[in-house]
Amino acid sequence: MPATGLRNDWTRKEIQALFDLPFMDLLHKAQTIHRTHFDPNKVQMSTLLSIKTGACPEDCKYCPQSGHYNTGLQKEKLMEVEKVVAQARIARDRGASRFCMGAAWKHPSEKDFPYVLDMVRQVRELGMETCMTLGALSSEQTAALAEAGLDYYNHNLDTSPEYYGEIITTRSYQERLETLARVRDAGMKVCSGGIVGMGEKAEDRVGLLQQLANMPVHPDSVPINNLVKVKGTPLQDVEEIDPFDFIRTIAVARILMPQSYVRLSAGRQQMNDQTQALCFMAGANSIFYGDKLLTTPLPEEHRDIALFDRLGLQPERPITGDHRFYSAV
Ligand code: SAM
Ligand code: DTB
Ligand code: SF4
Repeated sequence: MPATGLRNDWTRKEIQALFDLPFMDLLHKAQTIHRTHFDPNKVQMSTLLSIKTGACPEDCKYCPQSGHYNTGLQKEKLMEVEKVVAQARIARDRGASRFCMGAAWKHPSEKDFPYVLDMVRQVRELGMETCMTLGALSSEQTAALAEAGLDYYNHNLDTSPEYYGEIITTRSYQERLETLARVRDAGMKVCSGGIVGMGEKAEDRVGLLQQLANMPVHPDSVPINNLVKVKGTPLQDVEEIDPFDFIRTIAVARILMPQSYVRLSAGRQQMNDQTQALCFMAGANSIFYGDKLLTTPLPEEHRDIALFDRLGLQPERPITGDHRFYSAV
């Protein structure tokens, strides 16, 4: 075990044994670990913005933005820097501590990259943490993003190495791991997680969490997405995951990566308040907050605020004054 006390040598058998615990035992264990590292009543909030939408060359079967499927999504070219900064300011005033900018690219092009760097610099000047998810990156690109002040880079492994080929054929697992290593080596924080509810087996959820937990350094942020089923994608009719298995996945992520932020990510709109509360109990301490994820809706902010009030949860960055009662812009 390294000096930090954090492990990165988890076996699948050990991880499976955690999943197999009685639900109450698993939640108790996860919550106990959670409390030793975090304030259990604080939740970090990030707001997402799609800075370039649709027509993506990759064929990720879950994704409404892939150019391979017809999901009726309006495609848009790279947003102007000022418009991005204006959205970030709104998100900051509504209580988000981090602004995550996502682009439907295989990787950023030379032409677009300078604008992306400008977005990082200007959003940072607002006093927010910055995150981007732009696809694969070269070492030159990770160095430039770090230099511009990017705090986090999101790049998900999505599923187990075994199931990956059923979901994506145009980019490899290995390439994903290599981009993550470049991000880490450039000194930025890593945000990496996956999606469940894609028709995977229980073993694939074990395999995904093993890959994340056994990285040389645990990702600082681990988004656990519940598939948002979008009409026109090959996964539009896939069978949903049992909500208790979703909560178990959060709990096991918390136990394996005790100091990482575990984000209750996509899928909250389709979840009831009780399921979300159990996810927080299981150790989730971060959410996406705002009008939208990238292209699909989030719960309305007043529903999130009402839930936080009912549970006595607080955002890491307090929401002030009128923003508790804002109406959509
Ligand atoms: N194109 C870049 C990439 O794939 O790395 C960045 C944007 S991509 C939309 C970011 C992540 O969103 C994906 O890795 C995937 O995990 C998640 N995602 C996309 N569509 C989703 C869906 N329908 N439900 C849940 N998560 C989804
Ligand atoms: C992550 O893990 N989930 C977010 C963010 N990182 C980029 C994206 C979810 C996208 C859900 C489908 C959509 O809204 O397009
Ligand atoms: Fe493109 Fe990212 Fe969607 Fe895959 S997940 S199709 S890479 S936008």
